[in-house]
Amino acid sequence: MRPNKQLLLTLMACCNYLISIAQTNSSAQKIRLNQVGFYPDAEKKAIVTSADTGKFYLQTSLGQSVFTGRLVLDTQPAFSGKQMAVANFTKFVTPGTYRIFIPLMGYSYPFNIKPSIHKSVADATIKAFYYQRASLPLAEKYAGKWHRAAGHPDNKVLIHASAANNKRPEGTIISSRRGWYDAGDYNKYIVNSGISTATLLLLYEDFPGYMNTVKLNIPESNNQLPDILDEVIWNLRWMLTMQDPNDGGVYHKLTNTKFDAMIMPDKAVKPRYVVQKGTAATLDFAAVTAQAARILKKFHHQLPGLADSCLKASLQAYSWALKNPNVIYDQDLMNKKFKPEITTGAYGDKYFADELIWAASELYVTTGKEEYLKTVIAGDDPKMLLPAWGNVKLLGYYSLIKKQPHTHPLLEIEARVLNFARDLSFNADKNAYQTVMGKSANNFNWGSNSNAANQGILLIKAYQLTHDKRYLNCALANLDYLLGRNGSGYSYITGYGSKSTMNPHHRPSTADGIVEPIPGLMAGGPNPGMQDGVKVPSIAPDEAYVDDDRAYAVNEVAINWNAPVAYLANAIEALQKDFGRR
Ligand SMILES: [Ca+2]
Ligand SMILES: [Ca+2]
Repeated sequence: MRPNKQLLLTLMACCNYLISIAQTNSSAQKIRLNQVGFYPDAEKKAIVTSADTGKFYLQTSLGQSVFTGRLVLDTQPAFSGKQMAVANFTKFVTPGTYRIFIPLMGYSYPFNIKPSIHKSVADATIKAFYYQRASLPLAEKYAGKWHRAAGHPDNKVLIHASAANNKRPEGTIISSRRGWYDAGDYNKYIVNSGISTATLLLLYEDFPGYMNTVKLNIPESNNQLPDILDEVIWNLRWMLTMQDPNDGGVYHKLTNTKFDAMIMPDKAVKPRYVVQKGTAATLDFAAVTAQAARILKKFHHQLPGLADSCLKASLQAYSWALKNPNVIYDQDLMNKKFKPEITTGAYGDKYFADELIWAASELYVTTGKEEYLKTVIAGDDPKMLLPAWGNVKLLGYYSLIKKQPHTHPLLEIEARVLNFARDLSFNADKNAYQTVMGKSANNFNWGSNSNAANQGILLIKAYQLTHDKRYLNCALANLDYLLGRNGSGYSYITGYGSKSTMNPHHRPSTADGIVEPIPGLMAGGPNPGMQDGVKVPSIAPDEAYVDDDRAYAVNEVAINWNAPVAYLANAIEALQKDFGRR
């Protein structure tokens, strides 16, 4: 029998495909793109790590070319000095699975073009918080192969000497259950919980319609509340236990004396303490509980009394902070005065003007009382910084610019936020990866990926205020950055992308004996500081990353980093239809 020509061609295409797969790994390293994929109607770019100006091809899995374009050199070289080129295939809009092919270089990783392309990763970045839950066994039904025993009941937590008073002397036992583990460790810190919880609440407040549809397969998925709020409430109820009911002050953290070894949560059974109250923790708590009171109020049937309890707690905390405006959490000083010594994360902050503005902003938006707005205005300064655990002013501004009616001075604050977004996005397409992230080498500090995500939130805010698509495109480009269009070529979100972080500094992911890390976690990202002593392969700021579980300065995970990427990925999904609008 003579072979059929069509069959022969198909067989040859399949052979070529298999050979190309074998070649993909080395070539794919050189073609940096969002490894998850693209929306049909949105911008689509890959960055090639060579000064190539030849043709590139978009090919199907059978090697058929469906789009041809020409590489264009970037305006600026990368931080490493390397000249890069961009493959822009925005004009190709047909859904499917594709790879980029560049002659003499090879193939990119495969990716998809389709609607809702980030739905799965967006869900996973919130589900990651479920995996961080303390005081709860993670059932296989919800956690899949990462199911585990409960850790840290936290029903017998000791008042540390630094936190003692007449009503709660040293050694008093309190219950402080629930909450999320902060990061790669098992402690719970109010300052960092504050910004994380607030960012997820902001996501809900900005996109309630979309977030009402997001089902996360968590134990509360069948109740009458949106799952993101169920997840937030797991931490919020813990936060409420961190307030001393006798005076309204809030303990800085709930912690072991020192970090655990890389063991599972149920094996980590050392005594836990709540330590010294502080102004930062108390104001952050006041801000989050005021915000939660406002958002949870409409769910009073499902959550009887919770919104009222939150507002009451907020007012008590705020009042404590006004009486104690400058109580610094200085761990070294504390250890000189009190035993046992505490050596876990300090989250020490010395400047509380931003925390005061944040708390007053949330209380103003929730209660409408002018006294809070006066405090915001009185404490304001023109300096704008992206949100971080120690710089929270912008979180307050985000809430203020949603408040109606929108008159002076809120208009002025809105203009300030917009100017900040405009400055940030100016010339973003002129750097090597054509993203807002990476315009400056200063972006690459500890937790740099959270800068990319927090820039994304600001850009989304600017888009919502102006409907200027440039901001939306820049926000999407930062998500592209986090999923592979970047200096290291990694997708930094576990479980998503062909080459994603596999070895995060995260105790359960290291100790559970399962190869794949818990999904939906974002690594801290490039940081040339090497504070952990683990060598990174390059000290070019955007390349200074290593996927090593000892490298906590680049590869730890943290709730305050996952929350902004959860905001960014979900906001982009919620707004995806806008990419097609002219
Ligand atoms: Ca639910
Ligand atoms: Ca501060």
